[in-house]
Amino acid sequence: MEIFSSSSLNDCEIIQLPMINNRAGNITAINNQIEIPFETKRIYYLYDVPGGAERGGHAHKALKQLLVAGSGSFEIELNDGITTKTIHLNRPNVGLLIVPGIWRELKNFSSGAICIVLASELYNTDDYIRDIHEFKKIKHDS
Ligand code: T46
Repeated sequence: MEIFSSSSLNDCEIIQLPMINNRAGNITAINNQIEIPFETKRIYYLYDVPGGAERGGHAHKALKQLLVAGSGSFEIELNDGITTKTIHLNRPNVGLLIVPGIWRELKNFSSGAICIVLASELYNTDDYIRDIHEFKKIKHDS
């Protein structure tokens, strides 16, 4: 839990991903340990999100993730226990790296938005902190 306790919004970053362009469109490739600072063990994506719906509402103990708007747009509100910041993603060649110990809420999904997520670990319910009071207590007591 050491990284969880000490992480801050400064450890999260916008990553500009490469875009290979030709007349037939664009390709963006994401390589482990090159564009992103972890090995991807899982990929999932959020889609068909109804208007007004919000997702997230938790922090992770060990998971690192890169979020990309594969299509459309959405906002991610990040909170490190002290500071809150909102990031707007709307390009497939821009990713948001979220480190452990950051509370995230996803909202304002546009119609047809797809949130692609590259994750450093397999799905593990024990890695989630879903209680904001527990989250703040761990962050503040560290
Ligand atoms: C995160 C945000 C951006 C699985 O079975 N496997 C998976 O890999 C995932 C991600 C979810 N699930 C199941 C667990 C739940 O029954 O899918 C259901 C919805 O999951 P959850 O409520 O966690 O979904 P979100 O959109 O609130 O959060 C997800 C990720 O869980 C989370 O890590 O950062 O997307």
